[in-house]
Amino acid sequence: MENKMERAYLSIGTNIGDRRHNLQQAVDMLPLLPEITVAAVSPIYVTEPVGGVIQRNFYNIAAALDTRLTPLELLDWLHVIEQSLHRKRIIHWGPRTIDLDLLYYGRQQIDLPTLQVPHPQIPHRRFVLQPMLDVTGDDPRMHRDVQQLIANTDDHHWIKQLGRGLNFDGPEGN
Ligand code: PH2
Ligand code: MG
Ligand code: MG
Repeated sequence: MENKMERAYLSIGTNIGDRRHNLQQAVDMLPLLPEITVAAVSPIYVTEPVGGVIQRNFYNIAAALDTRLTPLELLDWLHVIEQSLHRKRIIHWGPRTIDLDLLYYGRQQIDLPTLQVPHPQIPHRRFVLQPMLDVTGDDPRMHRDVQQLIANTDDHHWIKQLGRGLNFDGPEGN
């Protein structure tokens, strides 16, 4: 029996090297597994680093996927993508080439040592919530939930939209 198709949401971030290129590579790799379809990708947001470490600004996006992978299979695939983009995990909450976080998997709640879904930091990260608004247009219930979370978030780090999408050809943000 095949697994049921589920809608999953990701947050993707980078603040090392060519950030636009890193995001593009990650988005291009996601559907290399036939069990994954990319339903939507948000515009790029330039975002103030959260977490106290002094570092370069991040580029952040959200992506909506339709997948027949289980949550743990999907997580494994995200790790393969991170590894292949040479992510180096040196400082906790420090600079990273690429970080792919699973935010939601359908409406499932998962509480494993290796995976918590919904991601517990969602309500406290504007760089996660704002791009989620852009990829939930076909999911009204989730869209409303995200609007509520934005209205109530305690995160006041700045975030600004860089362009209309990954292919936006404008100047780099710093
Ligand atoms: N990721 C972190 C820590 N801080 N700050 C921003 N702006 N964007 C991120 O993606 C980010 C962060 C840990 O994963
Ligand atoms: Mg992260
Ligand atoms: Mg991560």
